[in-house]
Amino acid sequence: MSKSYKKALAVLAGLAALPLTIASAYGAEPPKSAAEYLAAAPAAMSMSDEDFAVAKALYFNRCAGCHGTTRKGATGPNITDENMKKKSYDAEVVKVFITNGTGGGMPSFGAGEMSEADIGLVANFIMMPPPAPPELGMAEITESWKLIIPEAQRPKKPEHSKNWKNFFGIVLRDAGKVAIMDGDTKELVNIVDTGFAVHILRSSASGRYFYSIGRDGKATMIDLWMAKPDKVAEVKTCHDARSIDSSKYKGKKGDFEDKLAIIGCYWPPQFAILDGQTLEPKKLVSTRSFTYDTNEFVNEARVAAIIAGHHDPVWIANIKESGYIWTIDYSDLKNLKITMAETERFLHDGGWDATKRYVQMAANMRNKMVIVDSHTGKQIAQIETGQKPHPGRGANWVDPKFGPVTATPHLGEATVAAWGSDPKGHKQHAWKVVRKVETLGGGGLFVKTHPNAKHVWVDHTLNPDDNIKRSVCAFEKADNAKKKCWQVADHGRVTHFEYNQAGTEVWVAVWDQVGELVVYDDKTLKEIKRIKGDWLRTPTGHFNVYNGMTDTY
Ligand code: DHE
Repeated sequence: MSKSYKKALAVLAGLAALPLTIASAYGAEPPKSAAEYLAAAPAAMSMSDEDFAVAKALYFNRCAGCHGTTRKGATGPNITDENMKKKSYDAEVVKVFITNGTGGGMPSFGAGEMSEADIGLVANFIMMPPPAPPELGMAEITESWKLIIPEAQRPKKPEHSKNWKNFFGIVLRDAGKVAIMDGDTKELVNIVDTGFAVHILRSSASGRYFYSIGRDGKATMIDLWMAKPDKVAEVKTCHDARSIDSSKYKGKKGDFEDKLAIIGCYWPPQFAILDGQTLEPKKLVSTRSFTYDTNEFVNEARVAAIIAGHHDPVWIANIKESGYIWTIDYSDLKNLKITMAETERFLHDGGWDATKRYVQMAANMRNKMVIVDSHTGKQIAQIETGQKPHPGRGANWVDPKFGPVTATPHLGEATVAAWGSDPKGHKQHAWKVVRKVETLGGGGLFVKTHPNAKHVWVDHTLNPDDNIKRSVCAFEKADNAKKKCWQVADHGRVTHFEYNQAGTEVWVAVWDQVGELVVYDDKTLKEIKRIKGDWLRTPTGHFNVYNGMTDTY
């Protein structure tokens, strides 16, 4: 293909951006239809307008998170059409990968998640040049902002007598809703419409508000003091997003608590700072930048995990493809200060150590956890933990021999690795893997514990084996060899853990169309309750208010 032809294709791809049925996924209707883009593609790449739209929506929903919107790779490898051709792959080979998955953590989409026809469409789509997704600027973001209940009209104190700090927010992923549940009674409090494929919820510093973020970049703010907790504001700052957090630094006079929020975008590559009480957009910052090591320009430098400082007015944000961790000082938005620490590429998720001074993030394609000191914004260590660490927020506990440790499970191997995370009290073990606990298999996404808990819990959500993906393991903090693994359900995938406020009960989600939430006693590992209901569609992440506002994990 000549250079000029490629260029022409890219321009047409840009124009044709995102048509038909997937307006919901990428946002605004493109100026021209996909027909023009397809007309310019070589005959071998031909696809009907409708198929192209379906394939693009499927790619966005299933593949873009790991491989990138422009397919240059991150958690998953580079799958640009050019790279596929370089490897002599054709659509048939791509189909095999999509159907069966890989040992490295890619799910087997052929095992009931996608039809053969859909897999064929995505395989063909991947062999075509990627269409350029549209930008999203301040004017459109402001237009999307809805202040449903202004601050003055909100309750001055809780309008119910429930223990709202022990509420749970449950992501009902495919329903685009969030269920609010009472952690004391385990009753449903309300179901709130949020946005397409909600990814996570984070609590405000006071705990009064839940902020949710959907894959479509729509943020929703839920007020838990209302008689029936409901949304009070929403805004869409990205076409594709995974992270949101609030300002948690108290300051001298509580200056920053609940005052600001931040959304990290996958596309366009940017973050947005919002008013924490109203979600009014205040500032946009592009994260398009250069890789830390080779200084190559990365157009798709996405914002992955964000965590909020408790000791300083900062957010810490992973810039996935560039390998930088940005410490964003929000104390002066007019003169925003960002410290850019060189760490490692393909940053994904992570969280605090127990003292909330050290930021511990996975560079999962490089098999490492990287450690940044939030007081200085500088990287202080890198730890090789195993194949593709995926900690979620991670888990902190005190090991009887090594002192305070933090742990991660792995996508690519059957272990939980724990490293020393107390450089002051236990210098000799700091930032070294001190324990490895075997699990049932790879595909582990989340590990969790609580300061009051006896156990540490780990899942196997993306394991290709039906029994393993539905099983969890719990091992004792005091003696990791004391471990129990069992199957939670005979359907779906089992994912994510959250403790109640007291740290005595653990909630686990069974993720499919007939979802369940299973609550266990942490001490005895006995099942306390199995929550079911028509409304419980595709539960994934579940978040306790108190643990969220205090970053207890
Ligand atoms: Fe997540 C956290 C990105 C797939 C459920 N997920 C995160 C974070 C990122 C991320 C960057 C950290 C946010 C933060 O802390 O600010 N997730 C991605 C992806 O790119 C990926 C791999 C593919 C995609 O297309 O989205 C992906 N994630 C999944 C899932 O398949 C899960 C299991 C279900 C779903 O909703 O799609 C899932 N991700 C979660 C959950 C958390 C999360 C529950 C929060 C963990 C916590 O305890 O804080």
